[in-house]
Amino acid sequence: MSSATAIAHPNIALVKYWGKRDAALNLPAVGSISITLDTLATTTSVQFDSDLDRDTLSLDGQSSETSLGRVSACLDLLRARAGVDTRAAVSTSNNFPTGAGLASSASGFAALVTAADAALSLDLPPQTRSILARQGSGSAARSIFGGYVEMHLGKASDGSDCFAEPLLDAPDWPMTVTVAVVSKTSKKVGSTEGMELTRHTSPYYDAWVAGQSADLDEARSAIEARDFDKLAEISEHSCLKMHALAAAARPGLVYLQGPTLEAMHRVRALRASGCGVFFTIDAGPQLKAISLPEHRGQVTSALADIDGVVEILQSGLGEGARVV
Ligand code: 2P0
Repeated sequence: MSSATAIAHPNIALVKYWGKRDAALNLPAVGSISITLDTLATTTSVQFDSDLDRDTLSLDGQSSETSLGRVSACLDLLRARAGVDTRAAVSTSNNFPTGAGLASSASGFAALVTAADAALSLDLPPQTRSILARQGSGSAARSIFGGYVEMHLGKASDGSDCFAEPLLDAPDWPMTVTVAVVSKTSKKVGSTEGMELTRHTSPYYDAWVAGQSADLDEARSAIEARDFDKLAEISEHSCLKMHALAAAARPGLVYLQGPTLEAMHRVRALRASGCGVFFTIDAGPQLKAISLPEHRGQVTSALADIDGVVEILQSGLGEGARVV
């Protein structure tokens, strides 16, 4: 038996990933830029055990068959590298709601790959773990690293150059992420399915793909220059563009709910009054307000009293996936 436990954090994309160029290898159609959180975390233990005749998965203390296929497929990639066939017992827990647009698949697959790598004594470099995590879930490639992270689109058809890389460490430009939780139930249309529907039916898809490189350049230079206003503008643009694109699919995907829209207006009103804050929203109704740490109090009070906001979560920026 060999086992290891790893911790990884969700990340929030500022320049969004939405769409795949190869669904089998899970290659994105666009690059992306994200920030890795600290207080929200997934902890995953992987125990390879020759007595097991199949992989098992426990998610937040309950046996989970629905996610087992994707987890097993990801473990197969690591088993192939180690030259073993041993099955594993995987136990994973999140300290935040699973499957509700809080990037649990990102932290989940980053933690899984990092724990399995250690349990099999592979000692793979972070870039390789990022490639393996990407095959589990595109956004997971970014959670291998901390701080500000860029996911490269890559050119190779086998995905060998499609991995994430750090842009800036968390302490080099501290930020607070305040999550206004609107719903804790899992979304009806998952990201994987939503992206494929958008790719095949949204009339705006080609324009989205064509515009991404300029958005990435703008966000990267805003991060390098620590230019908050510029990062705010490009991040909200990318978020709204992603939601418009998905809403134009057939049938249209509407992830925003009433309280999410109210929160968007409040964030913009705060920014207009001089507060350093902007919003981003993923494939779910939660709004994430990114602010300079000194404005976290104002942001919390503006979001907490919205009807329909059921919880406020707060996080700074954190480290990449690591063995504990
Ligand atoms: C992102 N999202 O960049 C975008 C924005 C959601 C909205 O990456 O199919 O769970 O597993 O590669 O990584 C969520 O998509 O999708 C996501 P798969 P994933 O964060």
